Amino acid sequence: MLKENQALLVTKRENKLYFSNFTGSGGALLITLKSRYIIIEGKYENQAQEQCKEFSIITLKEKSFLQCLREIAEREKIEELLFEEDDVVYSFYKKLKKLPFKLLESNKLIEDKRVIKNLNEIDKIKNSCKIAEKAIEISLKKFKVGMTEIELANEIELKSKQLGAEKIDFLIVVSGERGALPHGRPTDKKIKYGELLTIDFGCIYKGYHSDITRTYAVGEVSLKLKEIYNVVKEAQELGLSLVKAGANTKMIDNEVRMYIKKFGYENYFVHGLGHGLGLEGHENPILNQREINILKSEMVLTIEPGIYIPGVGGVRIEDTVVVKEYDCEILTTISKEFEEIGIC
Ligand SMILES: [Mn+2]
Repeated sequence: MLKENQALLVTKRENKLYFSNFTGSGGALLITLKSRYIIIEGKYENQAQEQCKEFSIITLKEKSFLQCLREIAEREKIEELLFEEDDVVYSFYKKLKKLPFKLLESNKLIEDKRVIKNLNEIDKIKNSCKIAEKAIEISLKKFKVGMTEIELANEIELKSKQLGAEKIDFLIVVSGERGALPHGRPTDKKIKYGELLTIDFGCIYKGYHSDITRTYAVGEVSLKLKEIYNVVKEAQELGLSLVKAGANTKMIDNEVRMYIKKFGYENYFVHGLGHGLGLEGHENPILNQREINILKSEMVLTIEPGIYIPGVGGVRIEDTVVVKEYDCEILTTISKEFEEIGIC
C-alpha cells in the first residue's frame, strides 16, 4: 500500500490502537515500508514497551515531535507523508507543512481495512454485545414504575462495568413522550405506567463497541403505541433478513423505509437504518439514503429502524450483526417480543 519513499503518519486514536495495540490517547505512529515507529511522550514509554512489540519506540525528550519526524524521514529517505485528513487539526497541519516533504491525504487507508473484521475483532464485539445486553436484562429485573430514567441508566452502567465493560460509549434511556427523541439523554423524569421505555446502549470491551436498542411497554400501553411497536419490529426483522454479502445498503434502507410507509409512518423514521461499528461506535458501512455501500462478509453493522412521534412517544429496535455470505449473524439476542415490564 505504501511506496518506498512514503510514510504514513497515524494520529487517530482508533487507528493507532488497530495497528499497534497502543491504548494511550497521545502519540503517533509512523509507518514506512520497512519500519514502524511509535512516537510518544516519556510518560507512555512503559506502556508502549508492553503493548507495541513490533514498533521502535521513540520518546520525546529534548526533541520535538516534528524534529523526530524529520530525522526519521531523512534516515529513511521519505519524500511523501500521508496524514489522516479527518484527524489532523489545522494548527498541526500548518506545522507539518513546514517539513520538507510532500503532504498527501491518507484517504482513509486504515478505515478501509478496518471495515472488514477478523475473528479476534468479532469475538471482542460479541463479548461487548453480551455485556451490554446482560446489563440491560439484569437492570430491568430491578425496574419499578416510578424509577427515573437516570436511576435506570445508572443501574445499566454499573452492571456493564461489573460485567467487564471498560467504559460505556453512550446510554440513552427515554420514556413516554421523550421516546420521540432518537438521541435523548436520560433525565430525572419518572418512568410511568402506560409509557414506552427505550434503552439504547453501547459499551466498550477491549476497545470494541456494541450497540443495542430495545423498547419496552411499562404496563399496558395504548393501541397506537403497540401498533408502532409492531411496525418497527417487523421493519427491523425485514432489515435483518436483507443483510448479506453483496447487498446494497441504500436498497436495504429503502426496503425498510417502504415497509414503514405502508403504515403511514415514513415521516417519523428520521434517521438512517444503521451503521458499522468496531473500534468506533459509528463507522463504515453507513446504511441510509445518501450513500451506496456494498456489504461484504465480516463487516459488522447495526439495523435500527425507529418511529418517533412528537407528543406521543417512540420506538426503536436495534441489533448488531456480522455480515455473512448468505445472511447475517445476530450478536444481540435478547428478546424483541412486545413485553410489558414493571407490573409484577
Ligand atoms: Mn446504533
